[in-house]
Parts: sequence; C-alpha cells; structure tokens
Amino acid sequence: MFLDFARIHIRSGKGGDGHVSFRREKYVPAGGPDGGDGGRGGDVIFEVDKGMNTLFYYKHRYQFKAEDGAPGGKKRCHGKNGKDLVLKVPEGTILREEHSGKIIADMSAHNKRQVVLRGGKGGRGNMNFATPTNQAPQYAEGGKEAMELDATLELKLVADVGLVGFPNAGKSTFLKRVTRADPKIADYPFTTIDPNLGVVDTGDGRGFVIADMPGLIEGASEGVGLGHRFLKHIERTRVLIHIVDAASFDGRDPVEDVIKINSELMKYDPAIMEKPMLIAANKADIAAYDDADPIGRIRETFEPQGFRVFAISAATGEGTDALINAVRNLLDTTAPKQVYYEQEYFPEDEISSSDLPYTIETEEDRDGELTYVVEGPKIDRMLSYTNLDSEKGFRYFTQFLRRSGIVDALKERGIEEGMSVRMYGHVFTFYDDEAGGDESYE
Ligand SMILES: Nc1nc2c(ncn2[C@@H]2O[C@H](COP(=O)(O)OP(=O)(O)OP(=O)(O)O)[C@@H](O)[C@H]2O)c(=O)[nH]1
Ligand SMILES: [Mg+2]
Repeated sequence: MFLDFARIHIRSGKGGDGHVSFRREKYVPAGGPDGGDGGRGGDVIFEVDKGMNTLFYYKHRYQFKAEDGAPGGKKRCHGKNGKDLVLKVPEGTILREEHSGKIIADMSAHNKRQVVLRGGKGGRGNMNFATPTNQAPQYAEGGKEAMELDATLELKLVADVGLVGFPNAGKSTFLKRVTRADPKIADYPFTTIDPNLGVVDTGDGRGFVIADMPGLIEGASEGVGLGHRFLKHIERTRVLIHIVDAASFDGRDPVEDVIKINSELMKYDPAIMEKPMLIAANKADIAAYDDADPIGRIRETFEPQGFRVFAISAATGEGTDALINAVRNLLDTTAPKQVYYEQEYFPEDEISSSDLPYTIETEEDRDGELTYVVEGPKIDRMLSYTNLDSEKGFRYFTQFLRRSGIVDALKERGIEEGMSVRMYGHVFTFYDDEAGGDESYE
C-alpha cells in the first residue's frame, strides 16, 4: 500500500552514568579514584533506502529509540556506547518537527544520510575528578539526557512525469493503459484520492515513473478540493502531461479546462509551469465525432503557445505510443530538476531557557565551605551539548544561566563571589560581574 505521510516519535540514547569507585590493591590501603566513564548514547539517523517507495513501514510503528549508553565501571572501565538507530526512508522523504512544521531533514538530492538526534554524552567517572585538595571524589557525572521529538514524515514523490487535469479527465485510465499500475477508475469525479505510481517500460531499459494525481479543480492552489494536497508532489516531476477531457458532455469547454488548470498550477508555484508540458486531448474515441471539433480547437489554441498536443484515447490506447515517445525524448533532454529544502529546525538549538525546572541545594564541607548544587534536566542537556572548553561554548552556557534566571536565584540564596557551584560534575567558581562578564570555570 502506498503511504505518503506518517507521524513518529524519535528519541536518541541517554549517555551512561560515570562510575564512582576506588582502586583496591593488595598492600595499598586507599587507592585513587578509578570509576570509568559512561558510554555515549546512540544517535537517531535517517538514511535513504533506494528500494523503498512508500512510508508504509511507519504506518503501525510510532516509537523509535536509539540505545542508551552503558554506565562506566570500576577499574576505569568505559561503558559501552549505545547503538545508533538508523531509520530507512524512501528518497524524497521530508522530516519535520511536528508542532512547528519546520523542516529537519530533506532526504533527497545529495542528502542520503543525516544524523537527526545526537545521543547524550557519557558521564565522566570519578577518576576524572581528583584534585590536589580532593583526592577521593565521591561523585561522578550522570550520563547526559537523550533528545526526543515528535516528527512527521512526508514523501515527496520522485516521479519523472506527473499527470495533471480536472477530475474525470482520464488520468488514471491513462496510467493503467501505459503502465502495469492498477489505479481505481470510475466515471465520477475525485475517484483518485491518493497518488498512484506506475512504471512505463519502454523495452530498452529506459523506463520512467508516472505519477497519477487526484484531479485538480478551480481554487486548488488555495486549498479547494483534494488535489491541492498533491500539488507538492508535482513540484518534483520533470515533465507534465496535462490530460483534458476533449469529449466532455456536461457543457464544459476543454480549452477553458486547460486554461483553468494551468492557471491553478501557476498560482501554486510558477516554477511548475516552467516544466515541459504536453497536452493530451483524451477520449478521442468519442471526441472525434463531435462536430464542434474540440481536438482541433485545442490544437489551434495551444500549439501557437508552444505546447505539443496529442490526440489520445486512454480507453482504446490510440495515440498513446506517440505521446510516450515524446515524453521519453523530453526526459532525455531535461536535466532532473530537484527541489531541495534546507534544514530550518535544529534539535540541538531548540533547548530553550524558558520553562526550566531546576533545583538549588547547598552542601557544606568539613571546613564549612559552601557549594551550591544546581540541577535540572535542561541544564543537564545543555551541558551535554556545549563544549565548555571552548570559549564560545562557555560564554553560551553562562549566558544561558543568566537568561534563565539561575544566576539571580543563586544570589537570592546568598551566594557570594568565590564560592563554588556544581552542576552535574562541573565545578564553577562564582563571579558576578555586573557588566555581564562570565563566571570563571575551574
Ligand atoms: N470513452 C472514453 N472514456 C474514457 C477515456 N479515458 C477515460 N475514460 C472514462 O472516463 C472516466 C474517468 O476516468 P478516470 O481515469 O477515472 O479519470 P481521472 O482523471 O483519473 O479522474 P479523477 O481520479 O477523479 O481525477 C471513466 O469512466 C473512464 O472509463 C477514453 O479515452 N475514452
Ligand atoms: Mg483518477
């Protein structure tokens, strides 16, 4: 079954916790800290699978999760890294953040593989925290949080040829005639409600893919009818066949029909009308007997405008070979033009400082020195994605602390310059520089 839309929830792996332990050797009464680091959480990666052409796999699956990193062990043992989760999608799949609709990844053109969510870093074991004043650190870093988000997958069809036209014009009948596809055909409008794909076998190995679309109607570019949902699929096709019912009995004029559809396409996206378009005057088996000569009028109107017009009967097959040949030749001379969407949602930047639960506690050591301990999931996450060793990263982090009100909250709790602040194993010395300078990092 063809499916061009799915909703999923993805989550990367959490980093493994760092370990707290101390070396135990014969004859060495108190060994140094030897707690190892936790493993990295797995990434969530999207990858194009050339063999897939539908999102059906995602119809009944919703939760996708990469593996968590394993905790560190004693004797400096590094926890195992979590396995990445690789999600296969058909070429032309667009991944969006569900709530904003922003694009995270367009799996087309050169983009065959994209890391979408990074796993959390492993926490450092206590072997990293020995200092001259504290040779037996009792703490280790927790593994960093995973990232998760709700996403939608949408398949932009990658067909060479798109069929456009009013409902009932004979698009599906044409697809069935020239390919092995078996679309639903009926003599009432809006028979087709999902795009159908078919492969034209030209016998010389140069086959191509045709996409049959639901019929368009006036106002489609503004969302009227069903067809507008599928206009986006037409964007990626290279050649269009505009199928018009030349034998329409219900008082419609085929020349007007072609003009109306073209104007909807133009309104939706002028680039669509830059694609080569062939006009197929369909139902020639009946239209040929019409005294008003509809096929002649279509030719007279559109050929001078540079369109090639083919009289065909999708029902009998008459004229379809000539049309298919013309399409084949056009494809040979038109370079594949692809629309590629740039990423506009970066999961790692979306960690906002608003809505930020955190706790502040104080610890007193034997000498009565106070350490402020600040914890909260977003702080934890922030630390896992920020490189505090780089000046830029450190500045970013301190700005975050200030913006989020944590600095003010610490002051309310009576912190003074020179006191220590600990956040998930990182120890900072507090300096409040009124001019907005940075706390320094020990
Ligand atoms: N006589 C004749 N009838 C045709 C021809 N092509 C299609 N029809 C008939 O026209 C009706 C509509 O055909 P479809 O192929 O379903 O039309 P469509 O363009 O796919 O319609 P939608 O899916 O609603 O957009 C059906 O009853 C077909 O049998 C033709 O060449 N000659
Ligand atoms: Mg149809």
